[in-house]
Amino acid sequence: MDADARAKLRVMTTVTITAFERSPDGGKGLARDTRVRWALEEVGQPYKVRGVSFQAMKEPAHLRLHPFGQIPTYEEDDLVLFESGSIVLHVAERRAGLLPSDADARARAITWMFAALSSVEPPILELSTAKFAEGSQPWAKDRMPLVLDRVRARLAPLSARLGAAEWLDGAFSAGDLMMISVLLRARPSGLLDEHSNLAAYVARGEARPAYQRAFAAQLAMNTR
Ligand code: GTB
Repeated sequence: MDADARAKLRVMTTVTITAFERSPDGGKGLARDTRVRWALEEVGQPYKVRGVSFQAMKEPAHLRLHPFGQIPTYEEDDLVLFESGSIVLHVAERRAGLLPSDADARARAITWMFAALSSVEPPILELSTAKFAEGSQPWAKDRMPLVLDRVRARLAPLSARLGAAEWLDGAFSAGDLMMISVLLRARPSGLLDEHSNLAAYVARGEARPAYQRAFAAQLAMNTR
């Protein structure tokens, strides 16, 4: 089978992802289905979305897809995946557009995906926890400067590495998609604006037509 026939077959494959039936953010695009939608839009893979309520997430039917009872999940024929990083990597590996063909450049793009998920996202998530889950604790105010500084400790070197470049390593890749998705969650804190190149980098990602389509689709689901 030639490459064109393979590409056509892939487009015909039915991909279904799950997302919050109603996201707590009301459609700001911060839930993790948005990064999966973005990846699917970048590679031109049509997909369906099944909305799941908080209750349904913890029921056996959904737990068969996701052991921790969360979104997003990904179904493609007999393949079921969970974890947004794994899903985006799968999409990027199977379809052209998100990973370079040069083996070393591909490995570096994947490295940036891991950096986003395991080095940059954790302190940003900790900031959300400190604000929203622990904000009313008597010690919350004293702890906040430490939490903010842990985010800064990732943003400053990331900003230095990005410098004046458009993307992290040459052409836009799944590494940028994941890094920008993670950084978006830090924007409400104002910390992103401490580095004008990072703020511009995130804005460049958001301006991509594929991101716009992904954002609009999740917004429509949360405002209907
Ligand atoms: N490591 C997993 C991944 O990357 O896929 C984490 C998945 C995850 O945390 N899923 C969340 C979930 O299902 C939704 S994205 N939570 C329900 C539960 O655990 O019961 C996290 C999220 C939720 C809400 C907002 N928001 O409203 O701003 C932002 C992000």
